[in-house]
Amino acid sequence: MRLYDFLDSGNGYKARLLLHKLGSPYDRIELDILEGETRTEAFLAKNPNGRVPALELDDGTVLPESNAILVYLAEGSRFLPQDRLARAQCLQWMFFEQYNHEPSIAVARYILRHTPDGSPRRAELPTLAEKGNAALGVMERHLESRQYFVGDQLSVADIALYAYTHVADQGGFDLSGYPNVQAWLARVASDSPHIPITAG
Ligand SMILES: N[C@@H](CCC(=O)N[C@@H](CS)C(=O)NCC(=O)O)C(=O)O
Repeated sequence: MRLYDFLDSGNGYKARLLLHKLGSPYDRIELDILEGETRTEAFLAKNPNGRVPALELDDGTVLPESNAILVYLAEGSRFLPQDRLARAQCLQWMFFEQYNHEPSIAVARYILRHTPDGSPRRAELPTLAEKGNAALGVMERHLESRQYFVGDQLSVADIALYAYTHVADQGGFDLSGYPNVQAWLARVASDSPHIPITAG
């Protein structure tokens, strides 16, 4: 398998982390999104949406979308429940991640890390902070009585939400007001094997 990726991307990290946990060999192709490398004709032929991550399977099929990649890779492993409702609950949290969490927390992080001081994009930060904190509040409440997002073990739902939550401080978010989220982050990081987002 071949993973088209960008090392600083939390979406890419989801796939990298699960591949590492599964011990699945793969080639990682780094595309610099800041230099438009996901928008070349060659890459658009693989993923017309021009974004990473995208997983190229051995038969040449290309699967984009980080959470779809997680579900594909996790099939038959401890990270994807067999139970029908539990599987749907994994999807529930992965859709939440894509609609309520990533568009605010990941985007705030991107703006702070990759746009210069004074960029007009910085005007988006207060709204992103409000929406991101709302998402963190939903997570905090869910984790009041739970160790993991679905059932009693780590799943693709946790991996999807961990990716940008554990670096939310880089988007200007203060996690000190979310003790359940902090405890859950430590729990996810202690599930072995683990790699940091900086590991390619
Ligand atoms: N919903 C997609 C989002 C992918 C995405 O936004 N990727 C960013 C990096 S995190 C990207 O490739 N940006 C480059 C571009 O838009 O040209 C997923 O979860 O994989």
